[in-house]
Amino acid sequence: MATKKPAAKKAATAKKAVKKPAAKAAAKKPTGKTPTAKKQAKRSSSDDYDQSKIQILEGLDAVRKRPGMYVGGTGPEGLHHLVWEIVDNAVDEAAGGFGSNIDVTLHKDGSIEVSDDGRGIPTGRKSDGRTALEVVFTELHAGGKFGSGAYSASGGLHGVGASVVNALSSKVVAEVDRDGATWRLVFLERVPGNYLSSGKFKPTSKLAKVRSIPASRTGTTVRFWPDRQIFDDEAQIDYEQVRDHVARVCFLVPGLHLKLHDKRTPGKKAEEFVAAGGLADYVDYLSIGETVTDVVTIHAEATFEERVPVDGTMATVTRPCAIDIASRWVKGYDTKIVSFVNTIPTSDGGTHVAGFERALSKIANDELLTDTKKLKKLAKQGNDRATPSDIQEGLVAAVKVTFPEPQFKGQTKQELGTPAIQNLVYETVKLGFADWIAGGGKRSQVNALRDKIAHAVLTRVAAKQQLENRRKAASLTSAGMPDKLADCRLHGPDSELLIVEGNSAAGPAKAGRDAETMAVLPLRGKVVNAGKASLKQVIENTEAQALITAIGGGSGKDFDLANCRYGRIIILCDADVDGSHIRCLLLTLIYHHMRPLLEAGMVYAAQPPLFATKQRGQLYYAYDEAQRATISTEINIGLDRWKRFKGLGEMNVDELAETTLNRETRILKRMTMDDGRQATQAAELFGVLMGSDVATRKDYIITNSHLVDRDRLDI
Ligand code: 28F
Repeated sequence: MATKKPAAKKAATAKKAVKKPAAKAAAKKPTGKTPTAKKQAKRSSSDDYDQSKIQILEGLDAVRKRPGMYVGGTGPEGLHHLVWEIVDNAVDEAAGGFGSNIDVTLHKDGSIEVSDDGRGIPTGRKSDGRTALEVVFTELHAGGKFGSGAYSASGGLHGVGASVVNALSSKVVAEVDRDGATWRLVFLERVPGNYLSSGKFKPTSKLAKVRSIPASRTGTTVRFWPDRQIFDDEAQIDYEQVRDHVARVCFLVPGLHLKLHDKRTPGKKAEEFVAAGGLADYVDYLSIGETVTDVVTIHAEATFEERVPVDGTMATVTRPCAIDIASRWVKGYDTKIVSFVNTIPTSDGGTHVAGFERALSKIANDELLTDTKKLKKLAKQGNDRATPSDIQEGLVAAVKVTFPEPQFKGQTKQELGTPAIQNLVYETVKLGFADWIAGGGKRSQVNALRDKIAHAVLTRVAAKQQLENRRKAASLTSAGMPDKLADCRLHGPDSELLIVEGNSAAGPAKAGRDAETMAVLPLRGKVVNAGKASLKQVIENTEAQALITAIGGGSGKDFDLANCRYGRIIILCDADVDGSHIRCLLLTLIYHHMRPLLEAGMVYAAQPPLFATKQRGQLYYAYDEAQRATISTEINIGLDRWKRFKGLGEMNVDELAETTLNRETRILKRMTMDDGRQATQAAELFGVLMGSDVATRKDYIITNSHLVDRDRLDI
């Protein structure tokens, strides 16, 4: 087990590290060696400081050479990672049943202090004179005898990340309350030791006894100063992020009291987090809007067998496993399933989530929906089974399994792979959910859920029928394509669909395109806000319908990239507020109903220029004010000699062709999943700001007026 979690973390962060080459930190310290360590080693050769320790410190240097591999970079995410490592060690101790109070303090001097009231990291000296405390902070992946089961039921590996924190800190002070005393070991530039009363640092493995305390008091306190030679100058710990992490952790460990202090802001009060109900509270916290059911919790303890290598040969081991589920339905359409293994979040789900989803499908269809009047008609056509997405409409759930030595898989190792877990969760949830339906839950809520799912089935079937009807109707005209689509002759990876806002730009776009490979779809009406609308509303929206039909890959779960008629989808909108609103709505639609397009990087936004000018027969375009100023100086003309484009419609065919259609000269921006997510939020905001609901808009503007930057207002 010793290697499992670190491997997972490394893989997860290695991806991010691409953004920020590790070379950066190495460049600051060209040799990658630790001069201080060597110097101090020599200075104290009389002490118990020897060659083996230099080797250990060189191990830590591996972390300094490639911070990205261990903490995801040298920016804020890396800095936060250090905090999570220490906080999670304290949480693991509490999750194991030792202690229930954790304090996190962000100090003014940039250091971070975490303390717990667990057992305290062991302080006894081994035969080589070192304590477990020293080993935990100096040996990579040191974490004890894993696989023995002693520490593995908790979040992960005790102390595994502590050495990474030491590697990337200029100083660490670790104090342990145990056996009637507070013991201290300091790591200065990674070297273990203690300060003498003279103030001089003395490298040593011997813990300093700081004070006597009652024998019953135990715990661990770690304060560390992130090495500013490693981390970017601007990188800072963000209170809100720490707060979110701490809040989530509290939900995972019921009964844990977590106190957060931000000493960097004078007068800021400490915040305390307690979640008595664990996962149930978490689901409640995640539920938005009116509810359909209460939070239902399911708990079970079971065992499963697994084949694992032990000293080179395969052996069967019996593993204990606890299963904890909390779930509820709300009136909305979104599904939110969060999942964990021990205290590790599995953002890509895995076998535990698969088991949960399968059980819901089974029981919803076999117990909840049987003999539902609403579905009688569909039953005749054999169309009455609820799909997972019907069942999961409005579902908010947390799925957590606790067992030793979990296997992770997938690109980022955020997916649980242990196969046996799927059936364990499946059986547990089947029993628990069936129980709730049979009488454990309030009758009215069981009925409300039955109605909700039946309604989802009906809506889906009706929507599909309508889609088919429309397809049939449309196919009577051209090749089943929307009539306003000016299609291209060749389809395939090099073809493009240009979605053009408004009629005025559509003409020049059609005229200026390369009709072999570029299709133009003008948008006339309002695009539905797919972030808020039901599937039925989306399908009934003419503009959305036209787009989905033109692209040809289908929508939602049925979407198939292989059937897409174009290799690129390009959104062409004006560079004004209306243009960005429409772009947001289009992106939101794609994000919610044709997501693989975004995942495959096939969606682009054209960047039309704002200004144009001519000088000696040569055309110049500027995409913002700054560029206009630069070009003006270069070609020595006045700002007044520029033409300003209010919209795409104002461009003539040549201008549009050169700036947005010509593959050599145009500027496209590839849209990412993040853009899709942000567009969904922005679309909602636009809905408030530009929609018809005056009261909501007024409310929004009043509550958010402090956010307005007066200098940027266009008045
Ligand atoms: C502020 C951060 O790191 N708390 C921790 C413990 C307790 C034990 C432990 C940690 C022992 C041999 C590694 C105590 N008694 N807070 C923390 N509390 N680590 S980290 O053990 C680590 C292993 O090598 C602990 C008995 N067993 C374990």
